[in-house]
Amino acid sequence: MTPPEPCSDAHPAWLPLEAWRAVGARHTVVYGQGLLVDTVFAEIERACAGHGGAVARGIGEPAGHPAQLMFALVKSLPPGDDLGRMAYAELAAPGESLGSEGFVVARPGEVTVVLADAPAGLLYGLFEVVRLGEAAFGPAYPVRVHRPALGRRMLDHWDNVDVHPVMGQVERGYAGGSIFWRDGRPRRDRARLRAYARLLAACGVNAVSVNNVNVHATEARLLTERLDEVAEIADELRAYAIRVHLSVTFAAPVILAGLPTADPLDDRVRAWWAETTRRVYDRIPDFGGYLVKADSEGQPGPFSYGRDHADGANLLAEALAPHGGVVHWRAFVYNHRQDWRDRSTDRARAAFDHFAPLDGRFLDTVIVQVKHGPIDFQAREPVSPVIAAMPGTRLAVEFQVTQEYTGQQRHVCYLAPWWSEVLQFRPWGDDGRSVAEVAADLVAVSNVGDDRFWTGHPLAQANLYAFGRLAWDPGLSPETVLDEWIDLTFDPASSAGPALLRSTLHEIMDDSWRSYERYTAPLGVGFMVRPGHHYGPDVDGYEYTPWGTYHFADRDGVGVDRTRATGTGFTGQYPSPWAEVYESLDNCPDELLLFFHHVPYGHVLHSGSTVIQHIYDTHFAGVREVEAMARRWQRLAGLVGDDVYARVDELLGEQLRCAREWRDQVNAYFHRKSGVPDAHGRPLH
Ligand code: GCV
Repeated sequence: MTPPEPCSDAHPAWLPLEAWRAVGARHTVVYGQGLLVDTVFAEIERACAGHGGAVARGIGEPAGHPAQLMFALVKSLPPGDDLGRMAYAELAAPGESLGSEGFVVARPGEVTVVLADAPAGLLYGLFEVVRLGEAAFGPAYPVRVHRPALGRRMLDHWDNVDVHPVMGQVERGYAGGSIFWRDGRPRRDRARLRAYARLLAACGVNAVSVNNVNVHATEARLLTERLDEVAEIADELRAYAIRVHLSVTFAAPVILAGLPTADPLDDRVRAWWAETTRRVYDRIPDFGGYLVKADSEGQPGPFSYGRDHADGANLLAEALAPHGGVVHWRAFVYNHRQDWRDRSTDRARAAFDHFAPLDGRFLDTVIVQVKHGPIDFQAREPVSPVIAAMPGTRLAVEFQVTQEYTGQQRHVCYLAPWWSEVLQFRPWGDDGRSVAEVAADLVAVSNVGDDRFWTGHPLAQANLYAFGRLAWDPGLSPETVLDEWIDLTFDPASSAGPALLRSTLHEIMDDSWRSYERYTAPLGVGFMVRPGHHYGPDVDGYEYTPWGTYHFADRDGVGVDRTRATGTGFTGQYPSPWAEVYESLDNCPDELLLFFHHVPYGHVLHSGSTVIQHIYDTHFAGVREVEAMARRWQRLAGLVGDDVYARVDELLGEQLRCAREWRDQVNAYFHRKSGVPDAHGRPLH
């Protein structure tokens, strides 16, 4: 079975034909059977058609030539295959399992060998060889073992079936419509789905939840009468080892079956979920499971029946468990109808307050999915204390690749440095485990739409790629991941100026998240965006709303007192040493100061600057950095495709306009509040 050609109208992203040159020019042999081995074979066949190599299946030399590249499932290695056996024997502990996704790459002599125990390993091994390019075929090298650090590397789509009157086809989507649905109907664009699946597999993603966690009336029916639409998506993604998950509404038994209740302890409700789930697996045997947002921002949940989140999650886990599925139950639960006058309620505390007491009560097929920060994907937040608070629960950490609060794919904002900081963070201090070691799964909200570049901003593709790669190996440096993405996407080998291309993209992207942080909300205080759509500045936009996101600026100072001593007590949700570090005005890191403390404008930071002067300086600096990005991009005219050049150039214009607006609104606001002039006499308006 040959997969359909990738769609012609979509940008090839990190898998253009040029990226396959080293593989496609070789003579390759593939040993093994099954759907994913077929995919490996078909991919190599396509690469060979473009680059002049040849590929054979099983025993035999490709087109009469000795093989230069070999892929084999260990159990399919023919008895006489010395190379495969040599590579296998070189494993640190031969016989040690590579797992369901691991693989080894070795070059014991003139042949590059990829071995895996399971077919998915061969697929990931293929993409590793693509990444290595010619380096895979250089001097002999010993076995390199690759296994993913996180078992499930998942993208959550917030796609709607119907166009939502406020949120549109994709909630918080900045790349056009959905690749799955348009105006209430499935799109059935098989080629586009296949192209998506191979891009995801090439960076290591192995699960996709297809619809919005805010499940509206039409979308609720994907679980039952519209299940075929989910199955059709699963059929396309399966060939690339991607399992499909579905967001469901907790009220489904009431909405879909007319039961009088959705109470998780009611036998009729349990029977309905068990039967409904059985039908799902009849139709989609490798279905991944359910994703649930319950008792959050208006979504229904167990609270209506006097039950808690463990009761709710376990109900669905019981239904899924016999079929091997899991439930991702989101911890994003808080009071979104808060009275802004009430300074004792702290949204940052909410997830911990709801979930930490439930630790140990969740079945082991429940995965509690925690946003990486305590509030909501701001450009700077501390790591959520929930991650350290539930040792008896499987956790997924959730990132947001879609740039809701980080420039909405109109701004260059390479997020890998931010995610890397989070993944490396050690909640129990230097001797404890890191976030990456605590998490069972890494999940992110997708930034993909039906835009020709997939992600609206062509450089936002790097975020999608980086998410997958960091989920596979959280130890990779963001710069290395960016190099991989550059090499695959722009093929420095065929560019007139590969060094200039590489260095310019690094100059533009490496620090772009910090630049974004500089020209937006200062020192971790967050949420100074326009309410509703969340783009552009509005310093007081959320200050007197029910959403629980306040900065408390007055004429004397700014910031949220979350200390135990005088504030909301949030710092006490962290284990030592962070509870003490964040509590202390002296030790709290500058970049989080206003998240944890309310301070006077004259407070002196570790950097030596006062808070007010820091606000002015960083906002001027952030805009200068965007000006530099725009100038640097102009060097790349002719070095990247004209379409990519033009799109990025146009968007940089918008980024610069918006950054200036941020600078001027934030600086003017704090100047007017504080009355403190800029030490350098710059205009503050
Ligand atoms: C899907 C934020 C976003 C919402 C989103 C929510 C969530 O509040 O603005 O659009 O809803 O997060 O993560 O559930």
